[in-house]
Amino acid sequence: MDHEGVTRRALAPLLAGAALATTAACGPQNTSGKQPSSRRFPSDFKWGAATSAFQIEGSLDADGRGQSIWDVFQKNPKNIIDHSTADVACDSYRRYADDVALLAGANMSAYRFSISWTRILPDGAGAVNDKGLDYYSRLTDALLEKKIAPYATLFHWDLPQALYLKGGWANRDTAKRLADYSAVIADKLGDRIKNFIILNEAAVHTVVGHLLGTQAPGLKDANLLGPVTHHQNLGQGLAIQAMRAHRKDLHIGTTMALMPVRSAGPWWDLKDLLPAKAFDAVWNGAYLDPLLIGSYPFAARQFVDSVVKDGDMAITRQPIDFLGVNYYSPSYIKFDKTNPSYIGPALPPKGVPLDAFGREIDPSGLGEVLTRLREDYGNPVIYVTENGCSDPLGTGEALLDDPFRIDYLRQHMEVTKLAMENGSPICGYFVWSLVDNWEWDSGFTSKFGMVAMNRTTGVRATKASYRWMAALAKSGLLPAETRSV
Ligand code: GCO
Repeated sequence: MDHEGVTRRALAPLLAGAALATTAACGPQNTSGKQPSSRRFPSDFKWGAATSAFQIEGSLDADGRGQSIWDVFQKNPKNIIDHSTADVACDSYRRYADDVALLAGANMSAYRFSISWTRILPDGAGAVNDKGLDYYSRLTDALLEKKIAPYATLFHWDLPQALYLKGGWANRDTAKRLADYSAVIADKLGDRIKNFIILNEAAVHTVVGHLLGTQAPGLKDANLLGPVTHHQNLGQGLAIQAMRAHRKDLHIGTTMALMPVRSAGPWWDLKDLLPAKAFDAVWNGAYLDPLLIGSYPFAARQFVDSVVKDGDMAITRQPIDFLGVNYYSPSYIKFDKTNPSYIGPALPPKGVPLDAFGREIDPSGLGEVLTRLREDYGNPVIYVTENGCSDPLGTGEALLDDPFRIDYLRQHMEVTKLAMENGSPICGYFVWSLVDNWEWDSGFTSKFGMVAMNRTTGVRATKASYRWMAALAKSGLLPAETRSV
């Protein structure tokens, strides 16, 4: 974690808590290299791609859409590496039919997209904007026509600016506003969209948006850790209740950025192990436990206790139909005495393969996450709702021949299949992402798509990974080797 705004007083209790915590941070497990006994996925397994509204839609002022915190954040060029904006992004608000055709061409049976809160409720609450709803209605119909199941995320970080001005997630009222918005969606779109994901990666939104400040809303204040964490959990619980009250036939889940947190030091070295456990509580446990167990990990209580009210934990703990797992890489943590939290990011071990973000490519980390869900959290139904890798960072052309991406996906799918054989009920896998898009504070410097996009013309061009996925989704048979397609 960064230094600024993170007070030692606010974060030091984490370490004390971590020392007592019984849930171990995941240590590396030697699952790499193990192969599933069969490479054939079940015939009803969902193969999909994932996107989010702000990263692809563009048309930010169209049809009455209101401003979100990302509209404001991106206006300051200092916040975005390449000084770009998402004003046009992939132009998917106008070109959604192209996206649907691409999904169909890749034999996808599911599409995970997110709904922009401010297209539906421009001020975050109050009157519904029918034109915004119409867009998602058209997109849904186009998907259903191609027999592609829509999986809609309700909150993918683009909080209405009007709610932010009233305190954002630090304000308990925002939890209720999320529930109201979710009820509108259930009411207006629940006749055709049956699968909903309430939150996307709440941990990232909390830590990167409110403590590190490199994503919207760009705050650096450790005192927000408790309120922002808890109010998202509370809002998620209220939203699930509200949606179920409106319709009984919905499959409702949520998506988390689950990461094995590894101590940078040897296993017996408590100095690094304690901050690793503390970070595990902030990043993983503070979202898993309230939803699936109905409490906070001991190490997180010092932060949330002042905002948790009687009855809250019964609301955060809701039965879910599935848990979405986003996985990219493990994280490494070391003791850092210069950091007020004592939590310091560490580098992965020397010599490990790295992706374009400098993150370790380690499919066994996905195996660890899935094992943990099986053993410690009641083995929920799972979708892998994001997994993928970027081209080397830069502003150059996309690589249409992308064997590195095929290799990355194939290895993570092997681990997914192995987990299924070990008893994890995994129902689907979504590649991040369909099209190269606007990667938040990294702007257009990263390219995660199976499809490239010409930013001047908006025209899409498929990559080798797209054709590889199309073959996989059609046959259900995971190839043993990466070959150019
Ligand atoms: C996420 C983000 C995506 C990113 C992706 C690649 O959920 O992590 O939703 O928006 O683009 O993770 O970094």
